[in-house]
Amino acid sequence: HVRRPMVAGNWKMNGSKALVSAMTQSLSEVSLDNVDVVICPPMPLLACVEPNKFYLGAQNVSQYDAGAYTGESSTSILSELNVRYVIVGHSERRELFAEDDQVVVQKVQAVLNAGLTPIVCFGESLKVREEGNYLEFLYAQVDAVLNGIGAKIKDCVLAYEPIWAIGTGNTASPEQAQQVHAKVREHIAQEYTDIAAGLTILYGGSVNAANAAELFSQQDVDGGLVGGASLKTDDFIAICQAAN
Ligand code: G2H
Repeated sequence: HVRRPMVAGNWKMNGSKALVSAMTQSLSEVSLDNVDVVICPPMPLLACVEPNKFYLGAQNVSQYDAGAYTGESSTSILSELNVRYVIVGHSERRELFAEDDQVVVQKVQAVLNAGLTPIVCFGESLKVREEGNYLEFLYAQVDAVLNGIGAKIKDCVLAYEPIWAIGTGNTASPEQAQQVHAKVREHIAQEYTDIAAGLTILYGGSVNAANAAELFSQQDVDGGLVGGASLKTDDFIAICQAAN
């Protein structure tokens, strides 16, 4: 691997204090020296995680610094809780909470300004994929971020998450994932050649213990953003080991 692999577990609105303890314990018992492991539990649980052998990530953040924004959490509060990564632009945020490219860019900027690393998600729906123009669609999502932050893209992690593969059990095939990762890297390289080669691009969408190794063996797939399978300690560790 030219790039250091990463596996990030996105618990979504699942998990518990008990799972925090179990996952921390299980991760402490294995050696994963060649992969960066990130755990992204729900916001309130961040406060009871002591990251040890893994990094802590948040699933969302406010684009605003502070103030009268009921229900929101800022980058500075996340930093105080030892958060290092923030997932931005997940399709569930885009679809269910109406976050458009503009909001995604504002959040990416807020995260970068705080010295944290955004894990920026992009991905096409089944409709877009079937219409055949999905690469153009994905380039537009990536370009929205590039237009907002320019060369600071080097401080981001990207995550390709085809919506048709999320939580459906329909993983993208290793070839489908590799095609998009390579094309997106190439696209970014048109303007940022050196940065593109070093950029971590994760795959997300029904990654599990059985399919992880083959996905991660693809040249441009640098690890995974894992939802459902990140809630089971054994499965999650097997996925981390597949990237190690
Ligand atoms: C995609 C992924 C994690 P799952 O959303 O971000 O979830 O692995 O359950 O498809």
